[in-house]
Amino acid sequence: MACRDRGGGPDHAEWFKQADELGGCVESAGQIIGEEFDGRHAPDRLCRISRFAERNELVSNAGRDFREITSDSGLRAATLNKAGFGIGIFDFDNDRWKDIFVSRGDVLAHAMPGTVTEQLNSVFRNPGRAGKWRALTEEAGLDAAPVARHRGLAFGDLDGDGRVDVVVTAIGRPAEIWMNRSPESGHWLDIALEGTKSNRDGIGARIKLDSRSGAQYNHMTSAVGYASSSLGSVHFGLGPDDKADTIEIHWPSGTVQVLKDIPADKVFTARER
Ligand SMILES: [Ca+2]
Ligand SMILES: [Ca+2]
Repeated sequence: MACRDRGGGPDHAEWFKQADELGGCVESAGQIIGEEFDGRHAPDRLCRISRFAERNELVSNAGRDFREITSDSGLRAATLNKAGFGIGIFDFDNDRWKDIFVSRGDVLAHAMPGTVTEQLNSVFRNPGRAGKWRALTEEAGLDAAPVARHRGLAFGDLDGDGRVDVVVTAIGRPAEIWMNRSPESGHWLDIALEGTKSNRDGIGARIKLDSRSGAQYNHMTSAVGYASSSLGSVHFGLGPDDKADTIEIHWPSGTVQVLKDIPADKVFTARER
């Protein structure tokens, strides 16, 4: 897991720098994950959660300056007064737009005035280029488990149906396994990396995938929530596209490997050459 503690107030440039260096995960009083939400080969947005009852925070990287877009994106209203402990950014419905899952529960055992320590988890659907982020807590069925002080979480396609599933731990409660049953899910492709010159799992590799609908970017990391590590393959939601035209893998060793015409809806193993 690659998280780095940092203190002090908001330094968005430093957040992005650390997220980029670490393959997408920085930790402070809450947790920050940098991800490519809209198709550039560096974290273009950062989502920060807090372990106390605050809002989540979304920051946009325009290349040379930074803009907090929490309110404009709708995330402020969706997360106000809710604590979070772990965060994962995956395209859960395979529509080509990465969504957010947050394990919830206050860091404190005893409620402070105006706070609730035990909470339901939340998933936030990426609205794409227009619209507001929305919390899908009940709509996603996450109220089927009792409120708890949720902590670590990990992601992986547990049943091989192409929809990323979630495991969440909670203090004093059994672990929760959330099987993803998103209806009308799009095509997908998981890329499992085998490093030869690079590290065995290809951690740190950056991948550009081109398909009919355009380019997408992702990177290999197992880093997600507190004390957690996810299954090691790189997930792409492809929407209506049934194949990847080109996959460009930038391995940590410096090797750039290009693959052509890879059919969707399977786990594709890429061995470093
Ligand atoms: Ca999505
Ligand atoms: Ca699944």
